[in-house]
Amino acid sequence: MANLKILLISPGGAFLSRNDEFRTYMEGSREMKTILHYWNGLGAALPTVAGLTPDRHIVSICDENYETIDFSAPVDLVGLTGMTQQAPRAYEIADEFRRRGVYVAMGGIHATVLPVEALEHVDTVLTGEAENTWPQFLADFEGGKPLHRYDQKNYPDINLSTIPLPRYDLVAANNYPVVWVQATRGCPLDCDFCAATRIYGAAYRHKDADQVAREIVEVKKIWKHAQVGFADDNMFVNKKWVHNLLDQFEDIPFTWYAQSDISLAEHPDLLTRLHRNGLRILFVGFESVNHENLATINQNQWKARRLERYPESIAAIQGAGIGVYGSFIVGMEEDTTTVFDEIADFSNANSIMGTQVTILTPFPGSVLRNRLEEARRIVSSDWRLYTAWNCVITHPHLSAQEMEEGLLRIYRSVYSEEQLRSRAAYFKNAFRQLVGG
Ligand code: B12
Repeated sequence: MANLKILLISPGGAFLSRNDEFRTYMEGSREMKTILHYWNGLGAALPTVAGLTPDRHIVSICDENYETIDFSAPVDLVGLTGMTQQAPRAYEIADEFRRRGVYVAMGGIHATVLPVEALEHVDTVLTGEAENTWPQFLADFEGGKPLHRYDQKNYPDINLSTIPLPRYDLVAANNYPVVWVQATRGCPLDCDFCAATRIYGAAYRHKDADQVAREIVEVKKIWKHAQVGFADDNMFVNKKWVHNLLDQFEDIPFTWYAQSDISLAEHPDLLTRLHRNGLRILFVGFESVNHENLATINQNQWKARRLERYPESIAAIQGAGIGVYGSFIVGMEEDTTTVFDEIADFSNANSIMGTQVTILTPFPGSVLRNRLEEARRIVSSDWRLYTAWNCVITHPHLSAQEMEEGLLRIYRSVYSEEQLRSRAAYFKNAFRQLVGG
């Protein structure tokens, strides 16, 4: 059989907001520049897909945020990935390669939720996880009979412990500050604004602990100084597995970031162990500090029930030496003009290490989008605006301009010199207690 030349591409992303003042602030503030530098990198998708490709083929990866695409490269097949905001660029790339006679396939979150749209630009769409569909597609492609659609739903469930090592070596030349590694798939919460369940289904699964450790060793071999970010939506759901994972991490000196729900705060011994084994920043989706807003996110009120305990939970996590990076959304139903100060005050009062605030965005595939579509509240489906820094909806109490400017007010407050100083003092004290105790 032929050796195919395959080029996998992550299209460039529109990172920021359309608001000039916001962009100027982001690009001008030292603190924000540092955050944006770390809020970067290549997701684990393309290294994973490359790892699933039979060895006889020649695969390369181009991350357009770091490299220029060579449209005249002699390739047989192009594979695209992309979040929603990358989709318009993905389609431009696809159109250009197809004009030159190259076959184009696309997978990832956007193509999964909108396969019909993607098929207007690409030859084949692979929806959901790639472990079954990509090898099948390649076999059909070699056989000269590729289908237009491959859907994981038509294949057996994927066992994460059998996934080959992702090919991080293919992007070794890029100087990433953070390298994303995936250990688990799925999230039990299924919040209405998040479409991740469309890719992974509801079942929560994980790779074997030693398999994750092998990936970390590989990553650290390639990028000695890069931080490891876990690409998992909710990493610490299965506590027994987490302890096995930490056993493996004992021998690997590295620091890492992860994302979890706030209930991790209820496990002090685990927090201590996580810090000992390198966890330094925990990304937590608080979403809102308004009870009514939180009540609309999960049918079982999961987040609403925890609001009162948010401050003590933050203190427990940060007291264990793990900085909380809190994520908040403005533009939820109950928000009024006071929401910006409420979020800034909450973040400042609790000395949250980092704060991310985004605007409620109806990503395709989410329950939220269906709800807002029915209410005719979506004003733009220009996917380039779907960075979560732009307002693309109408709101009962807030205008788009108010939201975009309010976002900036929050950032200016939580990253002001005064707050940075106060937080530095808080962490100095917390670490002193940690070392002393
Ligand atoms: C790491 C990550 C990032 C990183 C790196 C992003 C990047 N450039 O790739 C950073 C921090 C930069 C980031 C930023 C943003 N992110 Co982000 N991010 C993630 C996260 C947590 C993990 C992605 C990952 O590595 N997954 C591991 C890989 C292995 O899984 P996978 O991507 O699903 O790939 C599998 C399949 O989808 C499929 N597949 C994927 N691509 C392809 C391609 C082919 C050819 C094939 C065959 C198959 C295939 O095969 C893979 C294996 O089965 C996801 C959440 C998630 N659960 O995926 C959010 C997620 C992708 N991010 C999201 C968003 C919204 C953003 C932002 C736009 C907003 C924001 N402010 O946070 C920014 C934009 C920044 C930018 N410039 O691009 C949303 C996307 C929603 C959407 N429809 O667009 C997600 C899904 C989070 C969520 N729960 O809603 N992100």
